[in-house]
Amino acid sequence: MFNHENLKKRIDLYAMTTFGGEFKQLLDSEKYVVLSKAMMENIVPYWNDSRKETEGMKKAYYLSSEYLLGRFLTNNLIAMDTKDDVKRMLEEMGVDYNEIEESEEDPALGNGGLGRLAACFLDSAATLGYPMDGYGIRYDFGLFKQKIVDGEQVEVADNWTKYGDPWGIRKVSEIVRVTFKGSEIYAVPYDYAVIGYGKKLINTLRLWKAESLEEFDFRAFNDQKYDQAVKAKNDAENIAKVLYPNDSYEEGKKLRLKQQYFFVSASLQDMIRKFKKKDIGLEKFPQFHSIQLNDTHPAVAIPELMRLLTRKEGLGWDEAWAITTATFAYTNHTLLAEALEQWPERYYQELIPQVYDVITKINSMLLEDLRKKGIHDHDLSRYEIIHNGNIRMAWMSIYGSKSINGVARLHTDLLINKELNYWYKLYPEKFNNKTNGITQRRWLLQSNPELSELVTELLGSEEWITDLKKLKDLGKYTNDDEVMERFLDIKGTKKQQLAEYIKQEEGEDIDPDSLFDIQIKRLHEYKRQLLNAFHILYLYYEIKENPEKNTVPRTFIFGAKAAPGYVRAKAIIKFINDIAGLVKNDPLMKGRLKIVFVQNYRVSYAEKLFPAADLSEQISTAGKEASGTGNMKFMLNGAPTIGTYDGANIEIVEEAGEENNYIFGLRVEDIEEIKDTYNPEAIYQNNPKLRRVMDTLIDGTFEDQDGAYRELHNSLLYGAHWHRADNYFILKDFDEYRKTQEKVDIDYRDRLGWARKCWLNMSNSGKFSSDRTIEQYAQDIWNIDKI
Ligand code: 26Q
Repeated sequence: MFNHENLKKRIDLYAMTTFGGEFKQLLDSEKYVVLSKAMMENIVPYWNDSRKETEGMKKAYYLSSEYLLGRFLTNNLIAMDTKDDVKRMLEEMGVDYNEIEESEEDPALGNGGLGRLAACFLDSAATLGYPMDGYGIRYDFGLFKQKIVDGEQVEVADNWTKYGDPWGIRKVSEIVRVTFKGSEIYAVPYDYAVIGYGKKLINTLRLWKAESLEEFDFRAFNDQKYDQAVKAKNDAENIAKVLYPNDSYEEGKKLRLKQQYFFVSASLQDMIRKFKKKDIGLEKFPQFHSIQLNDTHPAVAIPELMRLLTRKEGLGWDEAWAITTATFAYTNHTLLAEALEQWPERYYQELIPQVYDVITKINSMLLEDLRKKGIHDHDLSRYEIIHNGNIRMAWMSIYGSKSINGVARLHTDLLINKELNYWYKLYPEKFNNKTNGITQRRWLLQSNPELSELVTELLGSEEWITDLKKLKDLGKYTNDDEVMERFLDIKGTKKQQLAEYIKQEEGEDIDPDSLFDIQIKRLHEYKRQLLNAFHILYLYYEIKENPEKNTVPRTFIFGAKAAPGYVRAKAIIKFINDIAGLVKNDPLMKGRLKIVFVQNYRVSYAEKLFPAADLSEQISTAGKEASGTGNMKFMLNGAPTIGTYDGANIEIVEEAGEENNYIFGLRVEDIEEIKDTYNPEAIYQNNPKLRRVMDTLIDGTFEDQDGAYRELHNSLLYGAHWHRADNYFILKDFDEYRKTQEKVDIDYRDRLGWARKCWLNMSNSGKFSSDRTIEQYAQDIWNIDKI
């Protein structure tokens, strides 16, 4: 029960003991820490109850090098059903909750979709009552913060615990040791409560911090070798220092491999230690543990479990292998060849030789298995885990797991029929699809309370919060103009709120009455932000040529971080900002076109952007986006998709109706057909409007400071040593995209007609709840029960 006086007392106490002052006088970020700490006292008893309740049950364990959690405070207050009470209490004290809320730093311990998916899954499992704990790394620095300076991305360190970490509980009593060649370090667990909505179950996210066994080398210090005195400490702490900001391209950094082994070894040791206390016998390990590998980043878990079982616990190899392959399941998140993790053998030999040794044995066993299955010697090499001096982590994951899943139907079909077909032929029973989902608790209830209220009112119940399929019943209001007007009003409110936030953060004025056309996701060539940019320039020149032309006023909003070493991605950011400047400085564009590139796109910004969108840009090259999950967040908030037949877009329009969305462009089959004879230069020569737009990269329209624009232009027309010309078929898809955008322009004018499309998207989004996804994992892969 919520106890006002009690909470107030605790707040005063923490304010005093932590920050040495009165609550009201503290900085907002200090108030945030105090309030959160005080809330923890309500949470911990439930958390302990949950531990007892799930004792003895089979559990799922999610191993992920990333968790893109977003802010804790509001999420936890909503889950505990105390948000309104706390807000009111603060009001009585003359303190503004929203300011405290906004002062929380996003814990950005992930890059993008894969990390956010892990966070949505944690929320769903706890809400549904499935015992599932997460394991990961407590990076000191999360994903860099992005500033845009003179149109360019500038990276700033993300010290997310600067004001404290009130939600993390440091469990010194459960420290484990992780061994690298020549050194041993501590893995210190920090536990975070994952509160299921309605607090039926609280699971645990355990993030490991790396610390040194030796604080300080006194001998070196006394010899005045100060650097050396702290070297061991620094080396150890560096392991969990920073999240790598790459989300596709494999850079092959030794420290990254150390990170992976560090958290995987600690997590497995933790599980084994706890299990051994139960005295059940390790052969039963798979009856109590199902471990999901979030991509190959934690795949070193396979040889590490083998090592722990055979060398530490004394099991035989075959018995250990049976346990291992009954325990692990692997999720693949990408088809991009360059994103498949491979590590040079020598890294393993140098850093973790004890694991390398196990991998060579696994590889020999695989080859023996294959021979037994009648695979010819000359066909063996493509299956090898160790190949040409590299260790192929995806191959290890496939061989060592009971299940391999893709993240959307198309993606899984491509894995089965194309990329991994030769593996599929060996183990067809292992392959399955689990289309991604998102949690409606964060992406509607929390981020769009206005729409949530309307939904609850019309449905006459809050059931949709834990059963999103209920939204289907809203379909009957599609032709109710009164409801549509209220829906439009809410969209207007969210657009107004976003406009105010953008004014505050970016200093830009945007018109809430214009069409908000939004593309927010990591910056990648395959996601084709450049196609969007070309279309905007096309519109610009159209309006210049025909100023009387009637177009719907549009605001194009972008949000995207580029990997710091990804030169082309950074050039695209600059290009978009140059276009924004060109349009802004042209009086003719006033009230017609506006472009904003928001800085530091992150979970908390996303929560403001999705609800305010009129159009969702999902325009990746067909076959490249494994699923996408932003597409689902737009849909849930009632924005139609303009997009390609790719990833989960296909399933989205299948649910909501193609007539309520804007599908265009090449499909996977089309690309397959044209790719070997594709000639983008011919398109360029024959399409003067496209040519003019493209040529702004090289004709002096914009200043090309370092030749990056010229390089982009070349990449489209001539390719580069690592890829053919226009690798992502931007030129080929341009015309259809433009025409489809024209349809949007026409359709948007019919306000109520547009509202109906939006409504049908929202009411048919039930499939895309991560609750559905987690149910499928739990039943088909993990075999676990609810409490
Ligand atoms: C690997 C090795 C070294 C350094 C970095 C990495 C690395 C890190 C992050 C590689 C990939 C990622 C993240 C990938 C990712 O976010 N993929 C997205 O996953 C989503 C959830 O399944 C899908 O919806 C997206 O389609 C997919 O792009």
